[in-house]
Amino acid sequence: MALVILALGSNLGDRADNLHRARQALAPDFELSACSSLYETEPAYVAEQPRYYNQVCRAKTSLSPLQALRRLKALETKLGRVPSARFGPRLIDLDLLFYDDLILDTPDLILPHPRLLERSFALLPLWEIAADPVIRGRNLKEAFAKIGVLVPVLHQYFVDVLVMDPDPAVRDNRLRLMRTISETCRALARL
Ligand code: PH2
Ligand code: MG
Ligand code: MG
Repeated sequence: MALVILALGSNLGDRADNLHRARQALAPDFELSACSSLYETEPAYVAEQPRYYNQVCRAKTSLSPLQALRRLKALETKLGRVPSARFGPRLIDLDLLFYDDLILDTPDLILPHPRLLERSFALLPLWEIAADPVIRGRNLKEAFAKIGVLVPVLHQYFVDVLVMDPDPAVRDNRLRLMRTISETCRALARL
């Protein structure tokens, strides 16, 4: 069995329900052992689209890396995702961040996920559940330790949907803070 780290995202329809259905659909091929909170995040790369809900899960699988990738793509379709623009809105996105500590660079699959370090929307939930993942010889533990300085703030302000505030002003404040934290993550990624 391999240990994999999966990133889940959704910015269309009922985002929380999409993530919930995705977690259910992942079993039995991916035996989930830990999932982060849900984070509401500002869209990266393409600004003109709805905010995302993001989550990172740890799982065990007996699938090979390529099988796992194909299974994730098949599940996206099964859950209702239709083809769309790169980095554009999507009902569900299931990405493979890590497969054990495998480092792989093939046309079909790059591991660890090549854009992880620039994605606070994945790094922060990953931080919540990580067990010392190493990315391309760069130990994320140090980056996480730095992000960890912010953790009391994160827990207070991060938009966990379970405690989401109905007041738009409060939410905007949180999103402003999220931007600050995103900047910090990007700076860490450049280290
Ligand atoms: N996924 C994208 C593009 N932009 N932004 C956020 N915040 N979260 C995502 O999951 C995301 C994104 C395409 O996969
Ligand atoms: Mg993605
Ligand atoms: Mg994807």
